[in-house]
Amino acid sequence: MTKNQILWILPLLFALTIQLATPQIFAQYAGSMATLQNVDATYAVSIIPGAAQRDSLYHYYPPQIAVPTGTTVGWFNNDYGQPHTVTSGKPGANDSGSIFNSGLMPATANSFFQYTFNQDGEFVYHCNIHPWRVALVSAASTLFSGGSFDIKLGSGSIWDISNIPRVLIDFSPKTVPLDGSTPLTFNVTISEDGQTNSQVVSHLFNTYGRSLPLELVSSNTNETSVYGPDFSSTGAYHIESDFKKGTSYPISVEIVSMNGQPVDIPIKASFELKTS
Ligand SMILES: [Cu+2]
Repeated sequence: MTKNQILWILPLLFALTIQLATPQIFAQYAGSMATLQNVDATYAVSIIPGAAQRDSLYHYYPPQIAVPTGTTVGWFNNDYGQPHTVTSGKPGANDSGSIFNSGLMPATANSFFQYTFNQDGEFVYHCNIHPWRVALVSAASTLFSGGSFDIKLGSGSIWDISNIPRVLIDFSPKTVPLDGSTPLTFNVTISEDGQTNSQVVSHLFNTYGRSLPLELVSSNTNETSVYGPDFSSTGAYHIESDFKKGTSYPISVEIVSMNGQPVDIPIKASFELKTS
């Protein structure tokens, strides 16, 4: 193989191989991660190892998510040896499977199903084989449009932590061409209102010519952790922290570099996320 051929084939291999990262909490339930081709999903839900067993803590993990309308969710069957389904509606309902239905997801590696939530609403789904197992995707199209960003919230205007302890936020720059290839680096800073040492986290995230999907996860953790992306070029990142009810979190976002170069004109925005 000539040097030119190698140079040509390397980016191709990279583009064809979409790998899942292994976030800490997620990995606890997800088991081994799949390698897939041609995935454009943002958010990964795992059918966890042992999901077929009645006493398994979870079947789908996370069991409840809140995403901006337009998000593509991908489900993996990581319960090797057991087939499962992802079927919209309540078990036994007349409209069961009418919105989405994976059919039988085989018990093999790379067993994957994806669906794009283009309507607002609460989408209950279940497994046809283990119909006592129900989970939820909540989709909302709440938009903060300020500064140089459109910011879409999966929770509606207030994040009700006791209802769903996680919310996906989409940060979409208005003045940057989202071409699916230009490397973009976002800096996101989250503070907590009324605290002396108010900064929760400040972190850099990379995408390739795409908006930034970033999920906030509330848990009883002492340390804030950042993980992701769920998929190498299109996936969501996650910030897990002790996010509290009845609080306000000022969030600011800025694109700090494009194509590896500093940005001349500031591309930024900020808003307050209220919780209940
Ligand atoms: Cu199942």
